Amino acid sequence: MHYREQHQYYSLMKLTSYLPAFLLVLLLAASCEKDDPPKLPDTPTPAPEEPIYLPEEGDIYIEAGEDGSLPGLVIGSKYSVDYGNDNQKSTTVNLKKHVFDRNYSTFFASYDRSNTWVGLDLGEKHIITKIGYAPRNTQPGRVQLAIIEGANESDFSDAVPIYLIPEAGVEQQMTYADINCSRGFRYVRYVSPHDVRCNLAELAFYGYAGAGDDSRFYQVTGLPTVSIHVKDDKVPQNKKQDFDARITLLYEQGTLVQEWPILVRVRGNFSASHENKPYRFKINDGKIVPYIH
Ligand SMILES: [Ca+2]
Repeated sequence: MHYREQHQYYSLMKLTSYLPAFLLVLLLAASCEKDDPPKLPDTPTPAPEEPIYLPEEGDIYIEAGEDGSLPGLVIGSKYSVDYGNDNQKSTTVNLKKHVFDRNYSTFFASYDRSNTWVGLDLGEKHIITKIGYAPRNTQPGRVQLAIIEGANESDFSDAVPIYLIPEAGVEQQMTYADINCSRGFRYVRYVSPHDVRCNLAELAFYGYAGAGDDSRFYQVTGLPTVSIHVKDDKVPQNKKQDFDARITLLYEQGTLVQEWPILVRVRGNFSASHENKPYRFKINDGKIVPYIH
């Protein structure tokens, strides 16, 4: 992988929020202030339930494929681009659902050029064993360096990479890759490489239901993999502002994982004016630690 592209991935891709988790903590704290009803003796504690998907108007649900591909709710970047209409923002053509229609002539092209994605809400945790993809016709290079991620927060704040597409795809056919990650995920997605608008013709996930464990993760290269997700899917641009984020380190051939809340901000002077900006982050776990540049 080219260093700059690798650095770009390490620095700022796949950025999302864990605000909902924070709000949940607040809600729990608020609920504890109320007078709790007396507990009944010997009442068994109910098993925690998995979150249940509640359909909303306009949601698109993909059925399981004949080849065993997983069903799920289509999720991803909101707007597509209409190449046939002066590259206007669209909700009617080149849609997210078109990567799940098994038609190589249809594709998802996002309106924004970078930091866009498409994926599935699987409804419950799944161990992913294989993925498949096909590039848009005439654009096979646009899948190179795309990241496949799994998460259990709907905002992908806890996402980890499970695959990096290493080279250009092949038109008019699926390219498959085995996935070796033991953690189960409810949410899975394809994160577009920089500046290519996804332009993905087909995408498929394979696996089985289960929470799995943390014994095996995907390490992108021989170096430890660093994945950072910033609140609200933002890319920090302002030197004076800290952004809540989360960092995940995967190392020792994917057998070890560390996950931390962090604060991220742009650093530098002239270098901060570049498109690829330098960042610094501080581990935000309540303990005193130095900034890491
Ligand atoms: Ca398609």
